[in-house]
Order: sequence, then C-alpha cells, then structure tokens
Amino acid sequence: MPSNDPILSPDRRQRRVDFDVLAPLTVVGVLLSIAAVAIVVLTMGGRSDNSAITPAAAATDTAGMKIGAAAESAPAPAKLTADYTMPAFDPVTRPVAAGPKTFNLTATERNVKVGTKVYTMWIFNKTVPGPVMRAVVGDEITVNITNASDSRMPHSVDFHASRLTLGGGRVQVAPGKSGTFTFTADYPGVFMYHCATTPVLHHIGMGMYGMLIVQPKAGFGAAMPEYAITQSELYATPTAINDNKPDSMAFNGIPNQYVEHPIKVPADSHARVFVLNAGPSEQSSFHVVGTIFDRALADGNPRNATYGRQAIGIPTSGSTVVEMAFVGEGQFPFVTHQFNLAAKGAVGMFLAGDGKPGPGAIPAAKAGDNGHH
Ligand SMILES: [Cu+2]
Repeated sequence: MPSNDPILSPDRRQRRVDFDVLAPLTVVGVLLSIAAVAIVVLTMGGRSDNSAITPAAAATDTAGMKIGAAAESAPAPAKLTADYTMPAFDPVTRPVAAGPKTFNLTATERNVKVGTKVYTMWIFNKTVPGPVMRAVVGDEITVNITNASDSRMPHSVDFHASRLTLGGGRVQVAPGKSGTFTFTADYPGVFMYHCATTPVLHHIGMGMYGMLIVQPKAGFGAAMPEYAITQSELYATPTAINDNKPDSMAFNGIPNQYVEHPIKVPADSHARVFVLNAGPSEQSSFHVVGTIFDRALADGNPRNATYGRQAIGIPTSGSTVVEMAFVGEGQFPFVTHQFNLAAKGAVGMFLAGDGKPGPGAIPAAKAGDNGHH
C-alpha cells in the first residue's frame, strides 16, 4: 500500500486537526472514543480474550478521525495500484434453519479495482459489501472479528440487529488481534452491520458494511427466489466522503454490475428482494421498473407491511423487503429513482425468461389483493 495515502499516512493522521466540516460528528466521535476507552479500561481486567483495544490504540484512532475531517487533497484513484479486483457479488440468498450462528469477519485495508476504477477500501472478508448473513429470530449469534496484521488502524463491528452497547462496537480490534461478542436476534428484519471505529463515516464510506437478515420464526411468506441488494456510495477521496460527493454508486458494491450481468429470473415468476441502504450519506428510492411491489416490509419486519407500492424510501442504514411479480418475459431494471444517483451506477436488471418483452400468464391482482397471498 502506498505510504503517501492521505487516509492512512500516520503523520497526517497526527498532524491534521480541523473541525469545520464534521464538527458535530467529530465531537460525538470524540465523546464516543472517550467512552469507548473508559469502557475498555473498566472492563479489561475481567476479560480473558485479546479483543479489547488498548487505550493507546484508541487514541491513535481518535487522531485518525481528525484527518478524516480535514484531508484537503488526495491522489486520483487511477494512480493507485490495485491489490486485487473486486469479484462479482452473488445476490442470491436462501433461508436458513433456526439455531446458533457464528459469523467470522476479517478486516483488511486494500486498494481494490472496482469496475473500472481503483479505490482504497476498508473491507470485511474481501468483498464490499461484506457477506450477507442470515439468522432466525431467537438465534444466538456469535461474532468473531479479526483485524489483519497489516492493517493501520483498529476496526470493529456494530450490528443493528443487536441491543448491545454500541451494537458490539465496544470490542475494538487492533491490527493483528481478534475479538468476539454474542447477541440474540430479537427482531426480524434486514439489519445493517458496519465498522464502529471512529470516524464511522469514513469506515462505512471506505466499505465496511453488510447485511444481516433475521428471518421471522414463521419465515417471510410464500417461497420464492430471494435476492439481497445493498445500495452504497463509492468515494475517491476522504474530502469527498466529508462533502457527500460520491464518485459512483453501486448495488452490491460494483457500479452497474447487474446491468452488465443481469439477474436471471423465470418468466411469470415472483421474487423477494432484501434491500439495505448502507449509505453512508445518500438516501434511496428503490423502484423496479415494470412491476409493482405486491408487499413491502419496512425494515424487513412483517408487522410493517404495506401493499401495492411503487418506490420505497430507504434512509441510510434502513431497509425493506419487497415482493414482486415479473409478468411475462422482459427486462425489469431496478434503480434508485433518485436518478442522479442511478446515473452514477445504482442501477441493475432482472431479466425474465429470454428478456424479450412478451405477455404474461400471471393474472391481474384483484383490487385490494397483494397478488399472491
Ligand atoms: Cu473499520
């Protein structure tokens, strides 16, 4: 990794102090850091694992937050040398059985070729987004986090599906170390997980996020093919992250990947799509062209069902589960209907049958019907 990287350079990390852009977040970050150090100091005595970050490492990361708020220049992404090319992200996801789950996450910091550009990214398990995880309400979930020995900073993970202090983010993991925590999945839904190390804006903006699907005990409903789609931003520089100027947008990490390689579905079929907006800073208006959402579950909870929807507003870190029919054959693009962002890569394609438009065999839904329940 180049030593002149503006984000990772230790000297800049310690030299730059500037609060103008992210002042409120920065203050919160400082408080969180102080709180995290205090928690760690108070609890280290009783810990037998090596997961707790040392106060010194936490202080380094607090300093790291300052560069995040201040970097005024960065090399163009094209000048970076890629360590590897981001692999295509398989959107298919399948139900799991109830029972204890163990999720292993490894954090790395790499220059990655994503589509046609190279970005410096911070990554869970070599992919952005991180792996799609699934569990069932009531499952005990064990999270093991390892931070690669060549990382420059601590990392961690906050599970929105948990009700732990900082979502588990109090377990800050220094380079070369590992940590663990457990929680029980109490609510069904589609939940974000993300690195919870300050500055959180940057750890998410650099790629440290993913989706945990918690199935209701009775399942989400009628069996049908299921797909997981995470919308997020890609940024070329730390300043762009601060200024919310995404270089490109993506579904499942790579701009336009499902336009170039459409998701193939049968003609006259139904699909259930789990959609998470990882942000970190843009909203989503999720829409599938050529169909209507028979049912949409806000945040993925069946108690939050609405019917006959066209576009679902998804705040950052929010989610939805949408069910739809592909009537006949043809192309069914999915987009954020905030089209300036769709134009930056937040667009994909379901291809039904042979992809050529044709009449369908799925009967029209009756008024008040959700189509298939
Ligand atoms: Cu991180």
